[in-house]
Amino acid sequence: MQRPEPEPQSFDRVLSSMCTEPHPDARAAAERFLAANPGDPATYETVAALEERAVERLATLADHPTPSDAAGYVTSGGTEANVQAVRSARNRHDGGRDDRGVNVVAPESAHFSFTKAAELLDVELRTVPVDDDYRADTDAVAAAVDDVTALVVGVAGTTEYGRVDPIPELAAIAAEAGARLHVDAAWGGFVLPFTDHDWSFADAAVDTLTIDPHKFGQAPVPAGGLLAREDAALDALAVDTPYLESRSQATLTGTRSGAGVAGAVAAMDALWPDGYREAAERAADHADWLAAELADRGYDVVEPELPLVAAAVPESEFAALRDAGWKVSRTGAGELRVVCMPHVTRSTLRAFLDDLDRIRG
Ligand code: 0PR
Repeated sequence: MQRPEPEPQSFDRVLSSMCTEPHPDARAAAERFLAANPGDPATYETVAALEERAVERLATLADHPTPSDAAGYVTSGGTEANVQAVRSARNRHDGGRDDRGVNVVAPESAHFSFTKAAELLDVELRTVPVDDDYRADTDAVAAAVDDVTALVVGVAGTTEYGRVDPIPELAAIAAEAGARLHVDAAWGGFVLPFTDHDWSFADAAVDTLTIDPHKFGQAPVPAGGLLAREDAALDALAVDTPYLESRSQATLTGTRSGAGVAGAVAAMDALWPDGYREAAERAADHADWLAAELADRGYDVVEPELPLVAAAVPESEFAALRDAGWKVSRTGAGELRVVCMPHVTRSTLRAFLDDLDRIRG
């Protein structure tokens, strides 16, 4: 007897994810490249060419001065991009080659992928406090760096509160210490081009940057992005590949998803810039509206900066929302988090508030 195919979960009640419904063109492109391996560019030439286009597109979003010269590749996600940024900075720092070891300085708001990076790469991760508005405290960062700091991390769109760190100030601190600067715009990167925030290659001396098509880019999973201002950052990651026609490989994984690469290109071709601008503006409106509605109900709301709303909702109400089928999550401090991804509509948010009102009685 044939088993029924499991249906993929609908996005209807998903309010806490950073993934979203892929654009139809991206879905179709991904399917065409399911068996192609960008890890072997001499064999899979079409997908290799698509990956160059993906990097150029991402570099355009991130305001690289010459997008066609940007280095980078389509990673499996933000985690791989962040791990590789740490690895590149470590390999390029003198202290990474002698026995002093190096450190990475990051705000405590940085994603947990930096903890994985530090553990894998045997570097010290120095996390420093954030300020009252959840942004990296630049005094604390300046106090934490020293002559074996290989990398300073700034987050442009934090996972918990959607905050943008003061990237130009962090870049100045990094430069002073002889360290490199990495910007984690894994989630924020497809929204930030339509805001006034300083976060990109044009805004500061950014060395490497994470920007994930499979988050706000509306590309299928897996498609993350690592970008570098110069080739040297990727060269520092390259290992020899003796029996492949291509001579070296800078990626972390070997065989990679051709679907991820093709899907990312198709999404960006379809949506950059107008589609992404509309999505970003809609999401910002939804976040502002939801924040105001929650504040009206007496909740303490963290004012949204990017389309992510955090509010102090009691544990019992949170649990009842989960029981009602809402996929919501909490910040480390326990606030309810709603990420206004492109699949989140006003009517979804109204239904959510209706349920919340019913729960409150
Ligand atoms: N950097 C930032 C700022 C992130 O928010 C995330 C993931 C990463 C890096 C790591 O990216 P990957 O997960 O692609 O490796 N932020 C979300 C989180 O950890 C990821 C996520 C996505 C969680 C979808 C749940 C979900 O349904 O919360």
